[in-house]
Amino acid sequence: MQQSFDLFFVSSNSYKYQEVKKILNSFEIKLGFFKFDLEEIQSNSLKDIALKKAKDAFFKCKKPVIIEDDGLFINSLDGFPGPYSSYVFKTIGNKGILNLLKSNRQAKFVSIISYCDKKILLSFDAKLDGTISNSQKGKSWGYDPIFVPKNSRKTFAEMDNKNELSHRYKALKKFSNWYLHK
Ligand code: ITT
Repeated sequence: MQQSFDLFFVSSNSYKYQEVKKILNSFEIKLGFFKFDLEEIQSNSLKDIALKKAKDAFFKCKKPVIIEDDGLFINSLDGFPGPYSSYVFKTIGNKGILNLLKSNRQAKFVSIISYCDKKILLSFDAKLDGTISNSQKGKSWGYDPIFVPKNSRKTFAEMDNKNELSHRYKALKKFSNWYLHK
């Protein structure tokens, strides 16, 4: 039997979908998935990148969609890799980031969730402060093995409750609040 979905998440990253699906399920929103590599414009603004990705996703799927754009901003590197987080992960990766850092290890993860349908284009953002660990800890995807959220001693990769406090959770909570009352 075909399942019916309220809306679709469009991304090239299945790990992101798994987390977004779980979080939205907890708000009783059923989420489908279109696995696409969306075009990303070059910009210093995550929000501009996200809005463009959402328009592109809606154009491709012709259904209400959400997309997410994330960035890891490291204080001592003036916010690098920020909007270039995806490229930096694919090139120098976690090892490369660790090699760049000395004593100041403050950082933040930012998530922008953008929604697009025939009439509406909107974004919801959230940030989570934290630090970059001294070495990779735990097995998971992306920057999870090096990001330690504020008030925790564990990296995202070592935690079992990441989805209850992450940058993604915070942005999706704002989105759900709007979506369920629109
Ligand atoms: P899209 O197709 O959805 O754009 P992406 O993996 O390129 O997928 P982003 O540009 O939003 O996603 O993410 C920037 C980078 O940050 C990318 O390398 C992700 O793997 C990483 N990232 C995002 N959220 C993360 C999280 O919760 N934990 C670890 N790494 C994360």
